[in-house]
Amino acid sequence: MTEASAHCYLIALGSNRRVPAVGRPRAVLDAAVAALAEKGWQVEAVSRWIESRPLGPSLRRYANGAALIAGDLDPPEALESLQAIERSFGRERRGQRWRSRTLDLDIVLWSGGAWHSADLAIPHPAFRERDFVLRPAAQIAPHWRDPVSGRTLRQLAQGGLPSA
Ligand code: PH2
Ligand code: MG
Ligand code: MG
Repeated sequence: MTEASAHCYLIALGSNRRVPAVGRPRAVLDAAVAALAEKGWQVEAVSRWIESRPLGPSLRRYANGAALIAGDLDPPEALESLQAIERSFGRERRGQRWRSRTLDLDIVLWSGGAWHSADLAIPHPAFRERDFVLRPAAQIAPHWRDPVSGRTLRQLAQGGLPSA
């Protein structure tokens, strides 16, 4: 039996550019999940991949999904671990915001609740408005409650305003 991990994260995965050694965006997301496990994350659940229209200036369609990962890294360390995986898939951070990307790994929710530092905000500030995050997230963690709105991922994915 293994010790329980200190932290659990819900992450959003996205890709809209192929990676030469890996393939098209869906294959990139598959390979990213394998990379998470290789880095020592316990991958607890993975959603199905969906295809989504790009939000923002990029013209290429995205493959998107969500995963639940557990480990002992705290949020700043977790961010560094995810960014190292993004870099290993050829992700560049120079240039235009929201340019097309080989791999995006965003922390959406954390078992510890909220976190705010200069380069990291949890919950992800925009996740409630993004169907391409909410739909896969609600598939794997429907009962996880957003600490800010108090709504579960299933409720957020179903949309609409909370009843008064
Ligand atoms: N990510 C963005 C900007 N726009 N659009 C889609 N469909 N999917 C994404 O993951 C996405 C996006 C910035 O991270
Ligand atoms: Mg993103
Ligand atoms: Mg990102």
